[in-house]
Amino acid sequence: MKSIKLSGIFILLGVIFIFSFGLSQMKKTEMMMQHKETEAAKGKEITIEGHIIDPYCYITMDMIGEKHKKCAQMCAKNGINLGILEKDTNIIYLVFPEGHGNPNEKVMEFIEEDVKISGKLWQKGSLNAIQIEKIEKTK
Ligand SMILES: [Cu+2]
Repeated sequence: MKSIKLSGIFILLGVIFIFSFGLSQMKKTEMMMQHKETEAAKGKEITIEGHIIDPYCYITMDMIGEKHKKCAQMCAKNGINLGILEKDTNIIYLVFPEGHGNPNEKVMEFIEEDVKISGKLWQKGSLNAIQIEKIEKTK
């Protein structure tokens, strides 16, 4: 009699455990989905300040600034997609074209310059990109 009561309690505990585990998993999935939705911008209008970089030389060799201008121009002509290194956050945004054009077209004359850019922000996974609508030098 005692062992029947005891096993009944264990079964009940097991059911409670499985139920609460399931609930916490559902909450977790829900939270992750909400997080993703707020994180991934799809064409949101933003304005950022930063520096036009050649992401290849910047990431692999830390090359940035006036002394790297010629190299960055060459990299861009050879097909490296230029980017913007945001001033306060160090986030790198790739420059995206409108349609399927050359992404570097609007930033060639601003290579290794400090700029202010307005445009559309695109995010997916860990990648940030911006379609430039307006760009001007800040220095
Ligand atoms: Cu370079």
